[in-house]
Amino acid sequence: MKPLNIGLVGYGFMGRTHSNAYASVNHFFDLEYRPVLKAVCGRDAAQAKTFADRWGYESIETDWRALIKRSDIDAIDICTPNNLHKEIAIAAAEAGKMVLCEKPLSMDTAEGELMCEAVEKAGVANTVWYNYRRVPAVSLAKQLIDEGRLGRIFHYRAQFLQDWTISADLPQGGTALWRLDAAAAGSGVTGDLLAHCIDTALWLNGGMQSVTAMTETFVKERTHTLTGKVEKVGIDDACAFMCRFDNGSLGLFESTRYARGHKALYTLEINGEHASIRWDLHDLHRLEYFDHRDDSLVRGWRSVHVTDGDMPYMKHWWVPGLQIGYEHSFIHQVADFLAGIAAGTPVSPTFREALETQKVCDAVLASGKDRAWHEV
Ligand code: SOE
Repeated sequence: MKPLNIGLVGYGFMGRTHSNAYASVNHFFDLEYRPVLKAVCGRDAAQAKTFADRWGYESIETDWRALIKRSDIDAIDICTPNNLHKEIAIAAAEAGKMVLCEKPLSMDTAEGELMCEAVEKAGVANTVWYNYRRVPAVSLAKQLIDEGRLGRIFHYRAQFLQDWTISADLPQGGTALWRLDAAAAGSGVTGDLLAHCIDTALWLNGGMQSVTAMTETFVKERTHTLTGKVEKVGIDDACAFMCRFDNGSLGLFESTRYARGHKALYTLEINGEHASIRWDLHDLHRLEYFDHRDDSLVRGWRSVHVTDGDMPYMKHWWVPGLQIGYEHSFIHQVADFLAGIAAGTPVSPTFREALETQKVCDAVLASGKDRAWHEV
């Protein structure tokens, strides 16, 4: 097997999901490449060392520029807050490194465009970690839609509900809480949660034409960890939007971090002329399917347990009936990335494909401000 030397930037939640994927992938997938955990980079040397020891990284760096300069690194994996994606990705591409970037691609479309230009000019493999596409049930939904089983699509509905920022005592900034700081995150639930829903929607249902949105910031001021002062909150705590897709269907999206009782409830439903599908992250190994062409006496919603070997990705795992979970979506993304570089084919979503999500996010946020319809 050929080694692919990974340099990971950032050791938070996503640093863990990606490291787990690199460590596991060759146990389950037959691939030409094997990720080698060469270096992890973070500002705090002690924490980087602890992370490196736990996950098996050979070395640490405390400056991402030093990591990028290293000749023993093939691919840079960006797991930092969003405001660092652009600079790191462009520098990595210019140094000839492959780039894997955590979602969302960028703070906005303008930044994302520069990132696309950089990886395309350098001709380096690139991908954005929109992991939910690779949950087998979601991949199966894609297969059923592409086979035409749903027929003409009328409606696309998605929600991503959480409840972890309701307390006004939470500061903005700091570990994980950078998601509450507009300067680090770019936006709130739109870029963090709806971006997932939008990416899946563009993949399953095609491009969006226009959007109109409603956003709200429920807690207007929070202490900032950098200044220690109470400062205005610049992120959207909740966002709902309607859209028109290129295929004529109508979309309805909602996301919030103020839905008490919901931790990470990502649900989607698609209604077509012949059939509908429904998926729920809290029950991620199942795909609900209703087909109007069924015999009327037994017609109803089927709950398909997505564990059989002929279903997407499942032949690599256990035996039929035994399900997999959240972390496997990242393993699938690494497997597809490694297969892509072996074959010399792009791995979806590329930066250019993920830029489409960025364009929708920008239009949604603009509409949240002026309450008008915006073209994407
Ligand atoms: C936020 O809580 C978060 O961790 C997102 O940043 C992830 O992208 C999402 O998958 C789960 O929720």
